[in-house]
Amino acid sequence: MAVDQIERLYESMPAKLDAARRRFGRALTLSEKILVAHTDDFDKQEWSRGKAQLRLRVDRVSLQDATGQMALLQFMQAGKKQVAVPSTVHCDHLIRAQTGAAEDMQRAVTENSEVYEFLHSASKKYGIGFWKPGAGIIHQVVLENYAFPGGLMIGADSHTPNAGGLGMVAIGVGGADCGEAMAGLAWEVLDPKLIGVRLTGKFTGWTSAKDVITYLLGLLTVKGGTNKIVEYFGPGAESISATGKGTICNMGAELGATTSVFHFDDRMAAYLRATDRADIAAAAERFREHLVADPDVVANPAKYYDEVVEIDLSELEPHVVGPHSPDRARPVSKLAAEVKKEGWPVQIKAALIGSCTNSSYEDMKRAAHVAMQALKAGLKAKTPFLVTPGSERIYQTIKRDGIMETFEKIGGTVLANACGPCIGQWKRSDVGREEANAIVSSFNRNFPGRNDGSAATLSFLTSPEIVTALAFAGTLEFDPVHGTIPGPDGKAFRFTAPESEELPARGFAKGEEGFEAPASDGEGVAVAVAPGSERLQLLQPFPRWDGRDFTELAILVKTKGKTTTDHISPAGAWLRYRGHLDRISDNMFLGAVNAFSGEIGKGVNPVSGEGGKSFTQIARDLKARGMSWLVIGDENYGEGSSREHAAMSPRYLGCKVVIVRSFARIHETNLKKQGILPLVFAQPSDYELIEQSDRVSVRGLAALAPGKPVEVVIHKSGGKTVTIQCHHTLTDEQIGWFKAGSALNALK
Ligand code: MIC
Ligand code: SF4
Repeated sequence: MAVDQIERLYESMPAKLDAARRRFGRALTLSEKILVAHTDDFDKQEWSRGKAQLRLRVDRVSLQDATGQMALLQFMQAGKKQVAVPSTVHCDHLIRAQTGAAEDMQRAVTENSEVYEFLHSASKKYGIGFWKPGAGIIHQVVLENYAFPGGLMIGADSHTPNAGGLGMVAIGVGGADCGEAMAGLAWEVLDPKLIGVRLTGKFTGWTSAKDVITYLLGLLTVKGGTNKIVEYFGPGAESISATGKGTICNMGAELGATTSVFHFDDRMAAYLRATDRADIAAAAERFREHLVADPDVVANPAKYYDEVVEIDLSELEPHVVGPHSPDRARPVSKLAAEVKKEGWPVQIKAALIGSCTNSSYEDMKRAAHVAMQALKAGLKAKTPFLVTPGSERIYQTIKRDGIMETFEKIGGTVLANACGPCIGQWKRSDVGREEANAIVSSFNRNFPGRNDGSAATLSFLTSPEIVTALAFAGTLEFDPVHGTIPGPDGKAFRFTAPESEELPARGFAKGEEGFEAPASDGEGVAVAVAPGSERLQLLQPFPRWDGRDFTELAILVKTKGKTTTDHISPAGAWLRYRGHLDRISDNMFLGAVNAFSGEIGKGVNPVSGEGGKSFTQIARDLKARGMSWLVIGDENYGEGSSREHAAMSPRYLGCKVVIVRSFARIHETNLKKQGILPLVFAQPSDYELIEQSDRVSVRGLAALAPGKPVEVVIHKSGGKTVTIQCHHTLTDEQIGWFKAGSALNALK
């Protein structure tokens, strides 16, 4: 966005914020300021945290190549000539990590040419900036080029909140949300509750930004942030670099938070200047008071935030989280004991640094500082060491400054500037598929199967510097802060705490930027979708609701425990079909744990009684018989990614209702958008009532109304029925989506 547009936003803020202070009768937090400044119609807007639906005007939309395909296919259905807000597409998710950057890139360009051509031509036609494969990972590129203090952005990726490191409210959403905002509609979100995190002190020794969020995950858990914004402030915040703030906000997605944001400060201004945006830094400095919370908020946080957490950075220990969930946290000093107690494999099979979460210059330099110490002592890395730079700019800079060379000297492999091993796109040959093994990374997610596609891999997350030190120990029993490892001379070797600079002293180096601006007139550009393609399929609208209650639906699956979108619609090899609804639906629920049998990805056909079938096979059979079905889910159902395939595949194969103990925010909205009814058990224990052979009816749908519970009848096999109550969070407008069959149908 050009600086004059940003200035216009800033100039509009004082009057809007005054109006809000008058209306609320109090001072404002930063999150509220940004939301208020972006309301579609302030006079009509209702405000009530956790209750009201906010209608907002976003400044930007960002898309990546995996979820972006559906976002664009849906946008195209709206029939617009141009996008209504600045938007970009980033090619990062589809690049497989196999042998190193150069070859992996080549392979990706060939393998994915059809998809890239589609994204490229659609971007060109509709006025969207296009970042080619190799340019970098969406969140890093957005931080370097587009994020700005006080802005509001949505992105079809759950880690969009990364931009909170520059004081932006940036929210991860499904592709349909993006498609609609690009078509010029106001964007809706539940008025979030606010968690204030007051930081004091400053990092010492090994502790870094990653530890703030891994610690917080242990405290608040993966559902602790649902429908909340986490706002960071306090003297400690000012001691953290903008990119460190980005790491904290990025991984706020793991809390399930709507987003996370830091108050504007000098560290952000410094980063803006280092990334060639001195004009934006100066504008933000001029409007500083509007880009931070009001003074009374900072002085009396408990009056303004729904929850307040205090963290003293000086006391914080480095943390490690995992396996299988990012909230399984403990200080690194306690890891060895737990590994032993749990019987986890102690040997580390791979160490990975980088990704969209932790690949700043500062991160890389701290990791290199650790590696240098080991090299000087004559130590060799005991595990493969893989480096994923977040962007071409980072890659070129660390290459110029000798950091890359250090990584290469320890035997590291530099992968493409892409998601690769973070999204199951890592082709490993060192362990068998079912072989239990441990890996450590500085990424943000560690759900089963997430990195190499194997659920037997136990993935632990921690800061890049701890990952690097662990690579030299090769064992989870090593505590780099307090422990020693044997040196080549047999004497004990102890690392000293890593050191770094926050920004490169010589500025960022530039390589091939990889950006392509859209055509000035897209009218004549044709969008490339090859007929008969196995990777792209134009969408057919879903059928409208027929006006009747749902009667005796069969249960396709009752999931037990963690059911992330990686369980519902796995990525990895399936990323290939993200633009082809029918093909990708073959992955539906492949990772889900069947509550009736404990099997993974398989169940019993409720009509034929045949067992051992994949859920897709069963669903396709039911669909062929003209039957609809429902899903029963556990807590925080749909946690994780924003991929709307986790809602579209069920919808496409005949799902009408999903009833759970609780939902994760993005997925619940995705279900609504695609015309599926998301219900929550009023009594969470009713989940236990559901048996495999039950049929389920949903009554009174014609009278569906906001806030009104829905009656659900469970038909037992003996003829007995049990009636229970379920809640929903549909607004009037969303009920309209349900009736129309999808939000997109409602729009047309
Ligand atoms: C992720 O980190 O899970 C992803 C892959 O980036 C997803 C998006 C996707 O599934 O394409 C996300 O976070 O939304
Ligand atoms: Fe890519 Fe991983 Fe970041 Fe998602 S979390 S955007 S897959 S690097």
